[in-house]
Amino acid sequence: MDKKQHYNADDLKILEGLEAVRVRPGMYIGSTGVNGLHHILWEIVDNAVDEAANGYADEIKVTLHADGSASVEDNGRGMPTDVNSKAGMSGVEVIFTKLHAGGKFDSENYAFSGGLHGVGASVTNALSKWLKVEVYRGNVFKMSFSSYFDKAKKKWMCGIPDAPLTDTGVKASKKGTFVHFMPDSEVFETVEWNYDTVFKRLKELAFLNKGVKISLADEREVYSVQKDEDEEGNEREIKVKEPPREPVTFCYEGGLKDFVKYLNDGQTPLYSEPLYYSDVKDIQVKGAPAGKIKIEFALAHTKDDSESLFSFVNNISTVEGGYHETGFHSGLLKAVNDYARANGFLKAKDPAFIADDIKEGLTAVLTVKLANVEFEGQTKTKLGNPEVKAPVEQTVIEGMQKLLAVRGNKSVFDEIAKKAKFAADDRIKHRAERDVAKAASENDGLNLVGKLASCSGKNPDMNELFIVEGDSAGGTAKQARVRQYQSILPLRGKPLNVQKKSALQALQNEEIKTMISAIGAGFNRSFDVSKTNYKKVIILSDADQDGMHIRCILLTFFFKYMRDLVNAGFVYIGMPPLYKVYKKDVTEYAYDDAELDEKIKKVGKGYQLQRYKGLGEMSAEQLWDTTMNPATRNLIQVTVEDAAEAASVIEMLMGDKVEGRKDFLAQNANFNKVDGFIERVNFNKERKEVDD
Ligand code: 2B7
Repeated sequence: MDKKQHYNADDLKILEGLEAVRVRPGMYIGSTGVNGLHHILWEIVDNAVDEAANGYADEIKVTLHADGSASVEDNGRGMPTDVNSKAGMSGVEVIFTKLHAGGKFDSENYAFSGGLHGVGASVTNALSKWLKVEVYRGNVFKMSFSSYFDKAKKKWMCGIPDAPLTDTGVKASKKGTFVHFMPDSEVFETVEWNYDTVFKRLKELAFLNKGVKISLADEREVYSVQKDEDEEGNEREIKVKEPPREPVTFCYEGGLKDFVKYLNDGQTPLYSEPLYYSDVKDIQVKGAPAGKIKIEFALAHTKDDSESLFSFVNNISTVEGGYHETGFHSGLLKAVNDYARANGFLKAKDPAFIADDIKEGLTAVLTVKLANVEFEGQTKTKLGNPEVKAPVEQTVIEGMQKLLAVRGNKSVFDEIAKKAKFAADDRIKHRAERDVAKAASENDGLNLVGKLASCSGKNPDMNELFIVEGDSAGGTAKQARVRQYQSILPLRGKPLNVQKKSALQALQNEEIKTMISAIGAGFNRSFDVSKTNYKKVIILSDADQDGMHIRCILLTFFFKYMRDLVNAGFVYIGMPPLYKVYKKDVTEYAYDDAELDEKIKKVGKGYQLQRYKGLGEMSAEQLWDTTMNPATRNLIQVTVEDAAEAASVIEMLMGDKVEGRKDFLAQNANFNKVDGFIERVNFNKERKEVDD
């Protein structure tokens, strides 16, 4: 906005003062919106936190006053009250009137905070209507500042001392610093503190600075907005006064450990206590003198599989990551790999874990503190100093080694290694799975795959896939079908029961591969029902025990690996008849015993009865009439509950839950009864005529 490209010496001098902050507040606090408003509070809070982080204070009180002002108090050493010889004014005055005055006082004691924080308390002063400071350092010292528009000079006077720092002569009953200020409504679009924002940030700071007691009091009136109707029935919003907010205090003796526990609240931890380590290392940031970096981390795993790493640089959240995160990940990866290799979790033939493997279920908080940091990224929340990576990585490796040596931690490391191995196996398995499923799906499934007799039509809405028990019935079905719409996949013997098999094992099976390939919509996680070649997948098996079993196995397969096909209502059970009742030119089929009596009456005296023992006994014509012809057949649409129940029956009979199996077999003394159960599951559902 300022069109001036070059400043002369006079300009420079002017812009050196706090006026520069007023002219371009955005440059110093980001914006004049609600974030900028809170920024001027953080500047003050940060100074108090630094005093605590350096070990001189352990209590910070933040108050949002009824008049809209805010104050911060710490119980540290108190800002320097003596005259700074270079500036010719008190330390307090320097702090509040000079830009970038931070950290120049005591670089020994402010090893990690000197100049860490952007611009300091002077910016808060510049953008406040008034600011008052009290220093408790033996006596009580006071100073105040004001901002106003000087009509004679026609310019903003900002953060101007009302008087020099005064020693009130009153003995201080406590030690520390108290800063109280009123944000200037001429600067900010809003001057209303957001309670939740302040609450969250103070809580976060309490986690990041263990043992520091941080309290928040909100003395403002609290209103809620409620909807109401006026006399004419128009909706209006009314402000309702709420009870005042109770003060809150945050203090976490466990620091980052408590932070991790808090983040994992509600999840199941893999081990009881988070791991924690901290160290200080040398660092040489480019273009800056040699310095120190303080690195701290805590981590814990949950049985979940998502990762969350919260990282901070100088107590500022680095949402976009950066070199400290890179170092953390590579250090942790190396540490876990070394442990897993040395302790048999990774065999000689196993490839090393990759970063993703050790991230599953990981919750971690990483904080680094150092001077001369550079923030990058869209929101300036990414650490851009590459020199940070190595010391963080090194610290994590060393830290994990030291933590392993702590009694009781070996089991924690075992859990971590086990979890990583599981993730790695899963990853490898799924990659293989994706590859096979992809290969299977890429073959367009309508061409002849294995023993599949494919239909010629290309419209999934019309197409039907019959999965038929036995080669002979399959052969008959191939003769009976309408070639354009009906595909036949004969199954030889019992298909693989996938209940106890991994997805990869399932994929070794020819029949399963053929099914995946025929359906053409992928498998397991990569299954995409919108790609299916068939909107009717019909299981056709005999009405006997073996047939029930096959049906159950197939339903389990669809339930486990193509659930959306079931959800979409594309899986059906074909119903072959049990009996044929006929006489000369009348033929009736009965699908169960009750129907048999009915059909016998219908055909009348002199009827003949044929009982089908299996699909294979039928002629192509009979199979077409009874089971495949959309006009006359009976189909049951499988619901996901049916499929789930089939899967759970199988689970109970053949899965790992031995207990359930014992009970189940005790109640169902013979296997007929067991299959009777399976039969009920699949057939005694209300028969739905769903066909065209
Ligand atoms: C980086 C600058 C701003 N400072 C000191 C000493 C103590 C101290 C402060 C502070 C905010 C609200 C209550 C150092 C540090 C200036 O130099 S700032 N305490 N608290 C604060 O601002 N709280 C200090 C060495 C010896 N004695 C005092």
